[in-house]
Amino acid sequence: MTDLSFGVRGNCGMCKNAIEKAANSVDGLARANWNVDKKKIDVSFDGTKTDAMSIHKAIPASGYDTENVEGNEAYSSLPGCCQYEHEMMQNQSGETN
Ligand SMILES: [Cu+2]
Repeated sequence: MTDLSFGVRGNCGMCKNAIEKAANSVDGLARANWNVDKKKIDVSFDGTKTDAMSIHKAIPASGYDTENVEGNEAYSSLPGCCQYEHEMMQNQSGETN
């Protein structure tokens, strides 16, 4: 298993569900946990079945930005409370602000 952490923008518990669901849709994904305060996801995956870039692409398909890939037009379909600021800091140390 390969462990990886990277920034993902989002606001709330609904975002958490959507982000983790998107990550888990990737074949070979074993575990996904998004932290709402840190704006960061921790994933474990089978490196023989997928790779980091596939996960970076799967999450934006549900509308959420990652460090490397911007969320696509699905963003506009997100519930209002989930339409995060595109300037939001990602991969934070944990202080809320
Ligand atoms: Cu949300």
